[in-house]
Amino acid sequence: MPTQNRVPPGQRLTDRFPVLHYGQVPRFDPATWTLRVFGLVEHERVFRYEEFTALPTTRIVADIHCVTGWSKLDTVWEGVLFRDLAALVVPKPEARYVMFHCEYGFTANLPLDVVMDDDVLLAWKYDDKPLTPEHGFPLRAVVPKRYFWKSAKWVRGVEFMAQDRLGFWEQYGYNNSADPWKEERYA
Ligand SMILES: Nc1nc2c(c(=O)[nH]1)N[C@H]1C(S)=C(S)[C@@H](COP(=O)(O)O)O[C@H]1N2
Ligand SMILES: [Mo]
Repeated sequence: MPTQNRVPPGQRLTDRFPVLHYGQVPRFDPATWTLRVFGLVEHERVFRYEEFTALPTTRIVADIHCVTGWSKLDTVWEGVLFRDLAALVVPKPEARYVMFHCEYGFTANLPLDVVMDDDVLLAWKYDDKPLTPEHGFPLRAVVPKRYFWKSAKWVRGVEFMAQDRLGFWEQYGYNNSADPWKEERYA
């Protein structure tokens, strides 16, 4: 696709892939790693890594936008569509928000309707190769329609909630909605 009209206000394009996060890159131990899906769902689940990566996958091509000002077009991700995961656990009617829980206590919150979009993944591949540790291996969220801080790396839990709660960067003053096209950078 042409790059025209694909760069939100205040953003500039990069071909690099910057690494940004608070704290350390966690180590991955496949023997002990689990993904816990819990909260307001009919069927809580705990997946081991081989179980999760055996689920049907979706590959998306998406533009990503970091609040620090860089945007990257046509990034390629593969993993489980959030919608497919939700179909397995069946959110209760009162579930309206989700929280991604990550290594070292990092969190990111989103409305359920945002993560049910057809481009939201829990991904373990970038550019058709396994994610690198600093980009979130073994598992990260990819939420292209929101600033990239909502795309939580090293996800270990997905919580379905009735009420919204602020995640890590949201508590530090980032905008809770985080739509790059509306330049919702800070609260
Ligand atoms: N677990 C975790 N995920 C995180 C962060 C973090 O500090 N911890 N930072 C977020 C921020 S601010 C950004 S911009 C993106 C950067 O992802 P990248 O390093 O793959 O470019 O990760 C997001 N996911
Ligand atoms: Mo960020």
